[in-house]
Amino acid sequence: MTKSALQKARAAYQPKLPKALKGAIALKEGEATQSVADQEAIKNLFPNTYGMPVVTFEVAEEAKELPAINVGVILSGGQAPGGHNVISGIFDGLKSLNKDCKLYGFLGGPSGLIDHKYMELTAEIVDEYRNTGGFDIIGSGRTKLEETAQFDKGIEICNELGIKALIIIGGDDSNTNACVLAEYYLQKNTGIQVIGCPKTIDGDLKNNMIETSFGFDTACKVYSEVIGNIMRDANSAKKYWHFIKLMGRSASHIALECALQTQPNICIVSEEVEAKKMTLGQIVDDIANAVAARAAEGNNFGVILIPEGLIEFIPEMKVLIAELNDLLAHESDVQKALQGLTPTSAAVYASLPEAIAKQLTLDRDPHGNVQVSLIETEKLLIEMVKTRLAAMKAEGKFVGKFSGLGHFFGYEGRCAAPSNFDADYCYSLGFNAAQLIAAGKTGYMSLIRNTTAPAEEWIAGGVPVTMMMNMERRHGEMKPVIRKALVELEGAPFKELAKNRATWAKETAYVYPGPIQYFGPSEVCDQPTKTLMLEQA
Ligand code: FBP
Repeated sequence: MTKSALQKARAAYQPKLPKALKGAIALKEGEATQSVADQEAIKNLFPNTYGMPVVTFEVAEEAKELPAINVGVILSGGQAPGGHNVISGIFDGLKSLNKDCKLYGFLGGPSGLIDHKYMELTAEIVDEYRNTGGFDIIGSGRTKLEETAQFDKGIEICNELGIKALIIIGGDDSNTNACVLAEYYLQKNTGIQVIGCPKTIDGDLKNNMIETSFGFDTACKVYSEVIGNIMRDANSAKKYWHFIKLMGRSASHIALECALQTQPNICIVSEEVEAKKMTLGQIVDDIANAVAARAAEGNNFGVILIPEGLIEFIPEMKVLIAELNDLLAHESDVQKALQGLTPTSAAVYASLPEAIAKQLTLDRDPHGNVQVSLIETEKLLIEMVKTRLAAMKAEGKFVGKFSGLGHFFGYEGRCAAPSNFDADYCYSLGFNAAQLIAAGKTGYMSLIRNTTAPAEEWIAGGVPVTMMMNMERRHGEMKPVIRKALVELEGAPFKELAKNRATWAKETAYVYPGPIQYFGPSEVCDQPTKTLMLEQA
């Protein structure tokens, strides 16, 4: 494989570990825990893994000799920068316990466990992937592990390979399923432990314990670099309004973080749209007014950030999408399904540009939800703003020119070479997961805290997954799930945007972050996200 100069140099980077994970390790157990809500229901569903304590690793006097064990690892869901470093961290962590430990990778995501597709991850293989982006070392997939027949297939292959523990690297749903698996394996007395690792560029797997999911840092830095480049182009040519949609599924964390890094004229936050019950018409009016205000000062250009999930947070669209989800679940013929819409939703549907209306009826994801990454919200807004500005022009309320360009950034950032933060964080998460296994833990998520401090001072340990759960309605049934973290309107990152956005809308206050730096001064290379710094301040 031909490698770039950066790849070669980066391969030699030794990720930093917290002090507590560097030598002999002692385990400290905290108090018993509770789930974030619905305690009785979660306790009943997880009798063996509920209430376990948060654990912390500390520096110990002397290392214990541990028997060699075999461990399996699974990458689940969308790619996120740093996945390979979680795996190299697990590998090194296991070898630090006993050089005869073996690591198996299940291929193509959770389906690899069910279909018994795997490979042994040797030192030679792992070394090829250190500090690289992507999940291609073993591949990922979106198969959901949720049926006992699947769990039993897992037991078969674990027994065949002598695997004593599985590590599932995934988002909120995959970690929920990891916990269900841990509970089942305990109930059945299989002796197979299950540990989760918090992954997703979306940044929505976080709470009092998990400060951030891995990949969010790198992905936001990649998008912010490109947004900055577009801003500079806009400010040079002075003739386009750029409408940039950013990945992130439901949550607007990515759009918000990129806004804090680059200071665009407008950043829409879906959670605010929902809280204020804003209609599509109101959103369009707000944008058109901002465009007109800049035009009045001779600035016929600007940059707008749009979160991927926006459409689902606009009340009338939310109702329409929910109706479509239900109808399409039972009727594959789209035309027939559309006949089942309520009159209000049918009117909303009819008011949409044809292409967008069609996108709303495309195939659902495995959870039965519309795939927001396929809906061209940026184009919808450009069209509607253009129409609104034409009307304003006729009324003498808009004096400039409007030319909108649409962009969508998502896949560009998911496999970027991890930033120093993600390289260190992921390696630590993996190394730490191996220590949780050695400590006999199951139903835990690998936990690295204090992440705005230098890596040396990070706190390592584990949090019981049940502690993060509540009951939510899924497919018409109440299910235990890890509570998803949406943008909090009372949180410091949103408040920072709210404080500055009037100025950013009017002035050209762009910041150009430039590309991720892997070598150089710490203040350039090691900064965590603004979100993390504001939240942890
Ligand atoms: P995960 O939640 O699995 O980490 O995936 C995140 C994400 O990148 C979303 O931002 C996006 O909506 C979705 O995946 C796209 O899915 P796909 O990779 O299937 O196109």
